[in-house]
Amino acid sequence: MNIWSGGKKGNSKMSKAVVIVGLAGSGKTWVSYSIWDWFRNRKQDVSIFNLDPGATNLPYNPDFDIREEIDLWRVMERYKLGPNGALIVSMDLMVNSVESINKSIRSIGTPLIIIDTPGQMEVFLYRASGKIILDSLDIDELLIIYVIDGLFAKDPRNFVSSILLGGTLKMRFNFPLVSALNKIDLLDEKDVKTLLKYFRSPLTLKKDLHTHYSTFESDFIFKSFLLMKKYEIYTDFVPISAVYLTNFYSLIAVITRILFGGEEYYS
Ligand SMILES: Nc1nc2c(ncn2[C@@H]2O[C@H](COP(=O)(O)OP(=O)(O)O)[C@@H](O)[C@H]2O)c(=O)[nH]1
Ligand SMILES: [Mg+2]
Repeated sequence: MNIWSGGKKGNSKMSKAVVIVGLAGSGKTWVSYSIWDWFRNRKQDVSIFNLDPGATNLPYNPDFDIREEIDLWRVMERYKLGPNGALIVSMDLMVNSVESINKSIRSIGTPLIIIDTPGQMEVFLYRASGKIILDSLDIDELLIIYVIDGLFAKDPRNFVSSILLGGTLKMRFNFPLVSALNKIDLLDEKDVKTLLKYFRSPLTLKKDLHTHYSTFESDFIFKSFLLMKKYEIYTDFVPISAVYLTNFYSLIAVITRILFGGEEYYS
């Protein structure tokens, strides 16, 4: 069975996309690869695009690769810049590649495209160019998966600051947003359960914050979190390991449900 066929109504010729974002090193490339590989192994029609001009050693062979148009190392040489400056220039240059990205989207024509994005999330998402690129893609529906490094988020303060960063993404793009708490293979099961509890029943978070921080700090952090909950910034919060595929079926189920309206494809 092809899961895409049971999806929401709309322009059936257009692709839907999952855009993977997150801080450098959080595991975007691995999450992209594992989602793509999961569907591919189940004979679903899926493609993967690399929009990171500075990517090295990708675990996948991209169907579209921005490095064929913009090579970060060449930008460094040509404009005499370090890696950060060159990445910023590359993002601005990428706006000129929108038509060629769209051409690939149309010619490859898979119902689902996984989009891997640059390591430094801020240069892609918080510059004008990143928004222009995402808004200009020839895509029917777009879902953002915001990857959080589980090791970083283990501390309750870091957990909330990660969630808040997702909130600012929502503010900027207003696409459906799912957060994937990645690298849970490096956490104790108890810690993963606690983080899920923080998300689902915030009183546990409140208690833990008060144990660790002053009343002022913990109130500030807790109320910031409640604000995110109140506005339902997140469609879902899913702990995973992108390398070991722990709980990966849950992430796949969320993607399938949001983009294709189907819950049946879990195994
Ligand atoms: N243990 C573990 N390591 C991971 C996981 N996901 C990514 N990594 C590692 O984290 C590092 C950064 O991953 P990468 O996908 O390149 O991050 P990106 O910069 O966000 O694209 C690499 O060394 C990966 O092998 C995971 O689920 N578990
Ligand atoms: Mg990457």
